[in-house]
Amino acid sequence: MMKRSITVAIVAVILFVAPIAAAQQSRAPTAIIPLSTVEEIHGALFRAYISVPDIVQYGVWDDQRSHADTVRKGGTFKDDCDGFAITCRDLMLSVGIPAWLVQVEMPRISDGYQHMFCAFRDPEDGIIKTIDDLYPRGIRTYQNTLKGSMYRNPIEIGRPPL
Ligand SMILES: [Ca+2]
Repeated sequence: MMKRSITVAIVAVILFVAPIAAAQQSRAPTAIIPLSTVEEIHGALFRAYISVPDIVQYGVWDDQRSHADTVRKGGTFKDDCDGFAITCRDLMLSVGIPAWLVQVEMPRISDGYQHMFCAFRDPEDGIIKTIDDLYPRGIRTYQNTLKGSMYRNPIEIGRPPL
């Protein structure tokens, strides 16, 4: 009986624990990736980001945190629009690019539905632009982000004097 239990335990380790450990090892962030331009930050954010509602991941309706260190190490992160925007802002600020958060309403989706994206001043041309998890195709100017969009009543959070 004892011997059988040991065999079962060993088989369980081989079948379940070993593959999980191997998977975690292969996904473990290792190198610091270069993130000094807005293009590099944009690319790294969308490679790293997995959209998951806060209520599913954290058990609360709203959780706001940064995943900048994870992105710098080449890892992935799960969050929603605010975690994406906060991470974007922090990556920009850490390389000296003025960046802040913009909160908007999306009344066409649902009354009171809030969205957040990251705004920054592009050091290449001095134009205010945005990186937005709902717009993975590229970097837009702030003007084009709001123009003709479903975003209403923007509130800029932490915008530095430019
Ligand atoms: Ca969040």
